[in-house]
Amino acid sequence: MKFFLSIMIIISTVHFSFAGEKKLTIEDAWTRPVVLENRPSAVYFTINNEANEPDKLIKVVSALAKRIEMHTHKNQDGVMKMIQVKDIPVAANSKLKVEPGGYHLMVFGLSMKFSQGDEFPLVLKFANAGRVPVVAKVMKKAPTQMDHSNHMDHSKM
Ligand SMILES: [Cu+2]
Repeated sequence: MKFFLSIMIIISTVHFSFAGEKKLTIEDAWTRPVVLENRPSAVYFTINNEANEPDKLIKVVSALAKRIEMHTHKNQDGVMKMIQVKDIPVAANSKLKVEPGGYHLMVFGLSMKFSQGDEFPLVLKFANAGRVPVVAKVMKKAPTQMDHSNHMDHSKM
């Protein structure tokens, strides 16, 4: 029995390391309601990169949109301007907030309007983590940040 148990442990460990638990996840994805057709929309979320290497978001697609760009804001002579970027980098073992006033996704050519409570599915492509499907919830303002104090395993970092 003891032998059998240790075999089981080895198998599950191997399975774990090869199946590769997602080291990069997206939290609190949201977008604002779109009441006028053909108006661009913005999508926000938090990238949680638990991998030991940096990653970057390189492409975003959705079946419901013609084009999704990555943008950031830049202060130019006291004026905040929105500029397109090639990628959104996220450091190893860190979180990056894609939020109003900073990095965001800009969605063009939406095939539908969004009301509060709707869901907007999109696929984020990362250089290392690969494809990460995300469902952004349509809401009028940012979701309240989750209380992370109950993540006990962070204490070992
Ligand atoms: Cu923008």
